[in-house]
Amino acid sequence: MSLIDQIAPVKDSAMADLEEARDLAALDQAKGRYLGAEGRFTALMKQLGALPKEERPLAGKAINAAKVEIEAAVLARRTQLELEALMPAEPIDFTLPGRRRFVGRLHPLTRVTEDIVRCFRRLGFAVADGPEVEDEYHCFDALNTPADHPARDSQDTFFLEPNLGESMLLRTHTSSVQIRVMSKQPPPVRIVVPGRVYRRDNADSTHNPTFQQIEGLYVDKGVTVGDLKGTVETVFKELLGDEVRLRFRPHYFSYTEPSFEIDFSSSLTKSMGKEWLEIAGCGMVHPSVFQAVGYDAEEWSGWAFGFGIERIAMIRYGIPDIRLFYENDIRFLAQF
Ligand code: 2NM
Repeated sequence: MSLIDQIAPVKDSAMADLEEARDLAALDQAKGRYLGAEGRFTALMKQLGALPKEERPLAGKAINAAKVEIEAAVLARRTQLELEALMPAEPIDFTLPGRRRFVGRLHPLTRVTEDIVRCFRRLGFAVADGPEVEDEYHCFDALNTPADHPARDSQDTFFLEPNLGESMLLRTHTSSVQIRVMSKQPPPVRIVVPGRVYRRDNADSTHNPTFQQIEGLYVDKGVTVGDLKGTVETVFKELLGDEVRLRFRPHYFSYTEPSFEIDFSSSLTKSMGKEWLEIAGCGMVHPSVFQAVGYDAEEWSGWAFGFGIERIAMIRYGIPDIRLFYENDIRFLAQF
């Protein structure tokens, strides 16, 4: 076989051997078998000198080209084996414990308020809102609260510095919003008013100088105490469980007549060691209130109620102290 014809088979064999080398030592050995002093390719180069002079340039070029290819293949395989040597035998799990985002949540009072509001919206009530800084007219006069009533005393109410002769105050209940709504729109009215109110109480486990209320108002033709009881019962069963029982006790509010206090009883009150707990006030809107907002008390009747959000939240979640709602201690808030 001529020298030229031997080049390709030797080169192919070299390429195959290089590819088969599993590590760097095996690669060096394979390289030696072809390009070493005793190698098969070196042997071909040695035969070059024995060729007739005119055949040498062509054969020399072919051998050199093949040698360059083999050397390039050695280098490529070496790089590949070096990389493989760096790879771990077993896959390594690089997963770090995730960086947890601190996600906020709703304040328990916001949650309870939203639950109550959702319940009333389903019954067809709209949500109304109004100012926390009020005047005496909307907070007291229009609500049939006499000038000498203790609630109007500066012992009980936060008054602001008089401005242009009118003394403003921090609203003591959200009923002032009901007055504003009725003064602006004709009946029928179906609203609930959640919001912050203020009273000059010293803070203790059941009192705080600011707290949240939700009040409701329903005015239409022929509205009765029966509607009031049915509505309040539906809402409380939804809020505090189906086994809730309610009791309406006669009471006095200047803005309703008759007026009632609502007690409720359930497994929650029993676990607090009580059969009945006072939870809300309500009544039929007083004719003087209708007169103040320009409604004809002969044509329209209505009921109203009010309750403290904190009290409901305390019963629902078993919270012993109202001040916890206002301390903004993350250890408390994170539990809801
Ligand atoms: C209560 C209890 C009873 C009440 C009355 C009114 C208004 F504006 F219609 F006269 N709003 N809210 C009311 C009635 C509030 O809270 C214990």
